[in-house]
Amino acid sequence: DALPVAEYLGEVLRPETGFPLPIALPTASHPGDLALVIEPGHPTGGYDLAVTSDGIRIAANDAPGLFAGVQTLRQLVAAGTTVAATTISDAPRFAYRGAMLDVARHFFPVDAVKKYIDDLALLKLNALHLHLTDDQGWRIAIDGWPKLTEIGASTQVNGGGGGYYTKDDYREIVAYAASRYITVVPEIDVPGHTNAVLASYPELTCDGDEAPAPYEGIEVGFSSLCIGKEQTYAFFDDVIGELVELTPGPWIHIGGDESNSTPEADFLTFVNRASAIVAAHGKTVIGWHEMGRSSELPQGTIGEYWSYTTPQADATAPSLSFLQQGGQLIMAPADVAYLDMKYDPLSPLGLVWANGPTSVEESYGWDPADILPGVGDDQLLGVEAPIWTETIVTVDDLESMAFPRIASVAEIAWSPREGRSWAEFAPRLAAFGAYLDGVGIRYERAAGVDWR
Ligand code: TNX
Repeated sequence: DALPVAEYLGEVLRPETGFPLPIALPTASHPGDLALVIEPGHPTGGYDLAVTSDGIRIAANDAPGLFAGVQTLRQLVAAGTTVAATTISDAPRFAYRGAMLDVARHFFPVDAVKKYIDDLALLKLNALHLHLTDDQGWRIAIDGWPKLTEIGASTQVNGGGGGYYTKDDYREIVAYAASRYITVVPEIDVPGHTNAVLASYPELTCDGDEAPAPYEGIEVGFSSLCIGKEQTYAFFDDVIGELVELTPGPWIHIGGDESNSTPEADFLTFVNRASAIVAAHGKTVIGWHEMGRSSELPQGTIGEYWSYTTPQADATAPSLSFLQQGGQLIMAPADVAYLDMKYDPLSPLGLVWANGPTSVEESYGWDPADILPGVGDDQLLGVEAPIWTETIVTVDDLESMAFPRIASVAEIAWSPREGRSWAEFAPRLAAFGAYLDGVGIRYERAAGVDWR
């Protein structure tokens, strides 16, 4: 189990250090070894790392823990090719440390997603939530419903094409993520955000045969699957069935956000049936917090909170409802964790709807256990940093909006809250910027940090 971690470490550290770093399965240890050891007795999800004059030893209970230790070693090596003597015992605060990438508003090809996966690995993030469908495009091949990609994948925000993942493409993404111990969480957003579906299959509208025009704008909340038609559920069951075959991870996200043109009773009917379909396929449902308006979710359904650090009026009750139904929450507060918010009013990319721009300091200055009443660490599965791509087109766009703020969210997800302070974080971020320069990750030299 340690061998693939060693191979990864070799791949990243050879170019960074110039050392040959040959890999061996040793029968004995030698002075100067960089040893990667899987053995019991280490922190859950984490690792112990020791740097002595005899060598370096990283030990963990399992490969994901070892991989996290390897990321720490990369950061220790960042300053050059020597590492100061140290011992570190480290473990994550939250099991789920996610990033969401919206590939629906703008399509991102497989290589772009792989680059982002590598970026996430560096920060010890372990979940990639892919927002695969929206009004502006459908991005995953479904054999039983081919027009989803023939028609529904041909659009994106502001035009210029679109695109989709074949099943082999998607398997490649999932496998690449797995090689970095990252779980892919696919999202099929229903019942709203479905114009691309309805344009492909007008029989899924309530009116019948007339296909709505394809949509390449930004405003949403106008589309809905037809709740009263049995065909809607046959469609959804087929999609989830095919998606589950591509999904080794435990979760399927079914959206449920901003269904502003679905009447409330219909919304509840739909959410109950759709979440039961996912459960019948053996997966745990995740939904945006609006889905908690239902009190008939499968036991253990996970809610994803996207309101603000001070909850808006309609956000608290549905979020708490997931806990009452045996589930937990993932916190993605839009005013601090959304990587598509502008840094400041002059940022060329990004949006401002979530309480205005989000500075780097604001991205660090919050805690997921301070947002909802009675919701502490035990009620939280974890934390996520979403990036919506209405204004984001290239990998450079993606990285320069994500970095450095994604490092703030990753640290909030991993490190204990005690002792976190902006005064201590900002200089580390400046050093991290120099490291990002070295490894070819774009970032915004945003205000508030004394970048080198
Ligand atoms: C709201 S936050 C959305 C997305 C948009 C985003 C833009 C959420 C669950 N839904 O549809 O892309 O705002 O920031």
